[in-house]
Amino acid sequence: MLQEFCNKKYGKAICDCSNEEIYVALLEMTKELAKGKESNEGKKKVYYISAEFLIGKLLSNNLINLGIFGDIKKELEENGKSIYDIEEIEPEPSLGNGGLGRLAACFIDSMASLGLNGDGIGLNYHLGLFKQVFADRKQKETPNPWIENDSWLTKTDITYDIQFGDCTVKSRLYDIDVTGYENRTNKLHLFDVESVDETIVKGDSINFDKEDIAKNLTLFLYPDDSDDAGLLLRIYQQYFMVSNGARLILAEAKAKGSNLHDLYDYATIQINDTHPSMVIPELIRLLTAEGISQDEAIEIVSKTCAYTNHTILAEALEKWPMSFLEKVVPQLVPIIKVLDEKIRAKFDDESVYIIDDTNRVHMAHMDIHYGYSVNGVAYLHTEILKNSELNNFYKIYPEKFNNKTNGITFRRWLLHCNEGLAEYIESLIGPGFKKDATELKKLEQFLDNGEVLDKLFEIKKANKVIFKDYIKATQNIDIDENSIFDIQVKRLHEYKRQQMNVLYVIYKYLEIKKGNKPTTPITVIFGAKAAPAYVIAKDIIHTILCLQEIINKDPEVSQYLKVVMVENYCVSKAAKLIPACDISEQISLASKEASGTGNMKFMLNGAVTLGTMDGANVEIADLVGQDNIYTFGESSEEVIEHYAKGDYVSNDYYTKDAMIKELVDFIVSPEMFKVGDEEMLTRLHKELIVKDWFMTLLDIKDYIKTKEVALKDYEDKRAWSRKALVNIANAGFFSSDRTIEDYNRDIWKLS
Ligand code: 26V
Repeated sequence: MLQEFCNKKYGKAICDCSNEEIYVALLEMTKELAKGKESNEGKKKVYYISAEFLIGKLLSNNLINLGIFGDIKKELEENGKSIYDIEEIEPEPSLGNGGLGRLAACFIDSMASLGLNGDGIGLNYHLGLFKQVFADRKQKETPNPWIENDSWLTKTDITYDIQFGDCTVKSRLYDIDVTGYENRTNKLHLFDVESVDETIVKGDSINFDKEDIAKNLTLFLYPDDSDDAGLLLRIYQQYFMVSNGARLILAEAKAKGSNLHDLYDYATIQINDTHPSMVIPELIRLLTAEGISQDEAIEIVSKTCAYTNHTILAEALEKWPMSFLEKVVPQLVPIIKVLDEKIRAKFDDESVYIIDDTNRVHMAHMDIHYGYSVNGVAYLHTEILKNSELNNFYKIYPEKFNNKTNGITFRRWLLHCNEGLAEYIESLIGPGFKKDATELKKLEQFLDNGEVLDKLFEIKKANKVIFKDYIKATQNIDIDENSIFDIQVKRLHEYKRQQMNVLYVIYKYLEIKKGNKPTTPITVIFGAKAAPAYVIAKDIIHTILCLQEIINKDPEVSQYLKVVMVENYCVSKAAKLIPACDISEQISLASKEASGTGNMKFMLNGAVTLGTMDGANVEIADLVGQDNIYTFGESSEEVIEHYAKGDYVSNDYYTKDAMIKELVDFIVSPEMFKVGDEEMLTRLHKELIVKDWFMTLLDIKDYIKTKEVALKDYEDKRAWSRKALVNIANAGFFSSDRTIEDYNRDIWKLS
């Protein structure tokens, strides 16, 4: 099949083509095959609108979904080529920060795979979030260009003039095919500005003129928001996304026969966190421009939009100063004021107003009042929204609130990233699990089958060897495939408590120095990007890199303990790490992690979770049972109570417990100062003692104790493998196909 394409394109045999040529041929071939599966059936379409789509590399995923991965792999092998070498050529877009963006990518995969009429709408950031490099043991942000002459983007002839308060820009729509698994092809619509100019980026940095909107608008995702210019740019980006999206939605509805009074019969819009919330006033504006009365426009939009909340962190809930909106989107300001007035006329409770007494616009409040559904992303998260964070809204609109526990696409996070495991599962229970993930449950019949358990252990080890070779080749770090791989990969944030894992590493280092050596060596692996302006997060990365230097170079310790900080953690690195993991670190402060989705990926690949009862960990614990997960730490209720009473004082834990003091003080020890930056290390040390907003010292002892139990349990290989198998067998619930079926049944109601 590929040979024909190479003949046509290059007049050459596959074996005579370069890997780059083969990549381009495969790209074109895939696009052509995907085209054959496009379909516009169905009157109603769901538009999943999101500032982030962390799609990752697409080649292999598309080949799998089109059902030709195996054939192409074989054809390449017959010609002395490897699909894995070709994969390396594809640049990875970094169009997301973490879970929220990756979830959007899994969702559009599942929508297409279930044959649902649903497209994504977002922005075509040319330089992505950023590429992380380490220099002097610190994070440095550099641009991540990913758009080449030949890419997955298809230029369309759709353009709009988008008007801001102080300028007008011309947009252009680019589409990426979203291939469903043995099903239809949907679209990811990414809008760009025609006048974008990459040359305004200064050198190998992410610095640029934040005020030159026509040139910078789609350069980066979430540019530094530590100053007003950065915040304003975010509002420009958000409006650009929703104004384009709204026009596309209206045009498509009209083309299918809508008179716009019935828009909700043609379109439903899922607002992914508050970044796209301005779609509500923008649609109202566009509908009134079409001659519909404002009151009716508000009604129509309220039946069209649904909102998903992805965080309870107050600082992450967007509240834009009215003065910023007046500058960027003056046309929306009167509409937002009307929306607020209607709420004020109905309710006395000021906490549910859209505009607060400091003249800031609460985007989530607008979504809740003027959307028809509000959902959280895991059982516990939705309960916290209903009972505490958004309780005042829940009392008004109990019927709007619902839970949709997150999920992941098993095509990427099992079939593609762990071929060895997927093939073995198929040999045990047949191929049905690929379409119906709940069939994984059939694996439970092998729980006491020694041969199966040993084989699972072998597959894990093979994946560890692959990662070992990879990290040697990319970062020149030597690790041992016979060690326990303990992995924490996710955005860097204090609530996720990478700093607690850091304290564990210090604990283990000091223990080994004291002569208490582990039976099986341990490799603690981190991967995380920190927001460029998040100072403490960058201090934590620096601390990890210092520990990596000290520990890995200490011959007394390094045979028992290694530390790895993976550079530029991204989707393709996740795909190498997750299949190699033994212990999955999910240690957020209870009540703070809305769901987590990495926890699901690790479970599916046979890692055992070490975690707090937070987010979807609660559901994982329910599914696998206490014998097959390691939980620790205070509960979400206890934590919420500490916040309410304000009774957590980290300094008390530090001064009253000699062990805690020893671990924390190591951060500012002479050993650390020898390799690290005194200012950064001292700042983190102080933060832990004086602030510790996310209660690291509250849970550290229980964490260490529980981790030690897990490490000891690993010594019984069969028993450990059994735990891994229970995890795999119960992961079916976390397929994003299930999540999307739930969204469709309860919210979108597409036929
Ligand atoms: C964003 C930011 C951006 C600026 C720095 C501080 C900060 C803190 C939190 C956030 C959260 C943004 C929303 C988000 O990414 N939520 C994640 O959504 C995932 C998918 O639902 C979920 O699995 C994660 O638990 C949740 O954190």
